[in-house]
Amino acid sequence: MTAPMIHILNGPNLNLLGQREPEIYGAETLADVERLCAERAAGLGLATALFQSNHEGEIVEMIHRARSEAAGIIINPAAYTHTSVAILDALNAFDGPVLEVHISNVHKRESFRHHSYVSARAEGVIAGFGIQGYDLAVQRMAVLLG
Ligand code: DHK
Repeated sequence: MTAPMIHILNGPNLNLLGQREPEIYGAETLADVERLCAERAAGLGLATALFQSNHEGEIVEMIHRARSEAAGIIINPAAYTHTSVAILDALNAFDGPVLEVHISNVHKRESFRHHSYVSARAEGVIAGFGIQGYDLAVQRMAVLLG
């Protein structure tokens, strides 16, 4: 039996994780996130594939691809969290569970980061746990898919 697939989608500037504002986002890289999620998923009988784009339309297309390839989506839409109805609409066209992750505690930051379009669709939201938030989201996804 093949392991259920989780797509882990990441928005703009997260390719610079580890280099960009490390006092906010930490020293670990997106490759570290990919490894962390893959290891956790393997232990839970799941598989993960991580993607990142700096372009809103590409993220919409990643979500469309997940419709046929993934059982669940973990998404950190980064700045598009706060602006993108298109990403919300795409997620609404996905049938499985969606979990929203933010590395930083967005509620402790500027007020424009306090609203998320994606939260209207997500089963749950994790913020402020650093990259551990992705690990926790994989664990939660195992429960939701179980
Ligand atoms: C990442 C970003 O790039 C910001 O635009 C969001 C999010 C917060 C994060 O904490 O992972 O506001």
